[in-house]
Amino acid sequence: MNVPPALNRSLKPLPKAPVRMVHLGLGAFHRSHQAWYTQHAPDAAEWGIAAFTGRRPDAAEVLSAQDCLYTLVERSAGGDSFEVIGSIVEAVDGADLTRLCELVAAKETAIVTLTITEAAYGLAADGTFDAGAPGVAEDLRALSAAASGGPGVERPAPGTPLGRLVLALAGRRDSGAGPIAVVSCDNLSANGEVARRAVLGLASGWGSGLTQWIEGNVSFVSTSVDRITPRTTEEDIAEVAEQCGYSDGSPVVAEPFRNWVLSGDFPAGRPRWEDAGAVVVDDIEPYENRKLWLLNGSHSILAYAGQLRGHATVADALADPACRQAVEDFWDEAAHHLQAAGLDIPAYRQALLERFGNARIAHRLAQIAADATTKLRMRAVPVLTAERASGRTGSGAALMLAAWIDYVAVNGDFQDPLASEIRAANELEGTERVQALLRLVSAEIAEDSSVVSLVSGLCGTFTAKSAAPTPL
Ligand code: CS2
Repeated sequence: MNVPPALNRSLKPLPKAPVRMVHLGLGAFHRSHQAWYTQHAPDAAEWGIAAFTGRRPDAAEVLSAQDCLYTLVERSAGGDSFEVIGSIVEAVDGADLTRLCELVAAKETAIVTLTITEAAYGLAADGTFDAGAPGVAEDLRALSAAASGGPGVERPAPGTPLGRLVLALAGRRDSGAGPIAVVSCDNLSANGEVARRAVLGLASGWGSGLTQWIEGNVSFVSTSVDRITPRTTEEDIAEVAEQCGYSDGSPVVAEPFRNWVLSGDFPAGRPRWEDAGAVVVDDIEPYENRKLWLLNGSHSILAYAGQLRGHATVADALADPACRQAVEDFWDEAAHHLQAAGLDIPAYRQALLERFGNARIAHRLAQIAADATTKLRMRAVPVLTAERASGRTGSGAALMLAAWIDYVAVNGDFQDPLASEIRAANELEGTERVQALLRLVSAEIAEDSSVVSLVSGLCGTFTAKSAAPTPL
């Protein structure tokens, strides 16, 4: 059997741009989205990305072994197309703080982008910075030790991505390299503001000098990001070897659709992403809400309702009339609060049905189901609250919460920053259990007894044998 040659820059001679961007969270989504936009910007030759992993070094090792090149498999309903992406020029273990500090302190570095997951911003249920969130207290201590440490004192090692970023920003301040932009690309409403609060919260461990410098020199850009990127499988790796004639240990599969809306300042410049299709706006909120509620919200409904009904992928769940009806009902509610000019909700909904229905993209519901307490806060609660403020029940949004509550009753194997709190709440019964679980998502809705009884009444809607729920 012929072994195909390994992918590298002599096989695919893509230019290697100088590092001007640092990315935290080297995963499939960064590679299908920001790295794609950067490669397709007309000034790509000036903008290389140094991407750092999160918890494990693996992704950096695999990518470094192939000169940071990888194949983007664009998977449409009709077939696959392949493109080698070369905009990442350095892939680094996230624990390598020396290299992170060196790069963030460099004058040439203009931007730090983030895909660190919603849960990594250390948000409390009321949306404020939570000094008690996992890893945050340790990082505050590490940063405080770093601030007071002179020569000979062992360097601290913050472990959270934002703790690491704060350490690196302190280095930038000391180097005099000047202002920089931090660009959150995680699915959070007002993600720039959330990043700002989280970075300032952690920087308070260092001291007021650093927080003041950050306030004056770091621009927090908000973005809405979109490209469905399922986890790469062994079959995908084999397919690339067969179709492309080289071996790639780390290809990325994504749908053809992509969207990036940005709002904020780039004091040290940025690639011309708008020439690659990104949209720069003054007011990002309507776009963010459209994406977070319609796409991510319905994803969460499908993740919990779909798995309860025995489905494994988004396309399978959407084909089930019970799940489809729940999605449409939720979309009707969300649409009441998406009235800004130019949003074209009917076309957006139609496009989502086509995107979700692309059965060649095996987007696993189990992947979407993770980190529910953080995700539902952005996806269900704002629509529920807005509907109730308008005098309606919000039952479509409430059904998303009920489906999650049923899901954690039967699936002990979930990932969530509040997993132990969920397990404790699961020990309770009936309405008390529902209220305790809702409290982990939003204290406010958990205190509203009519919401608790609405959600309790909707529990049990999705069982393997249930019929399509009747519209409420
Ligand atoms: C999904 C998102 O896993 C999830 O929570 O809803 O990753 C979704 O696929 C992306 O936001 C699409 O752009």
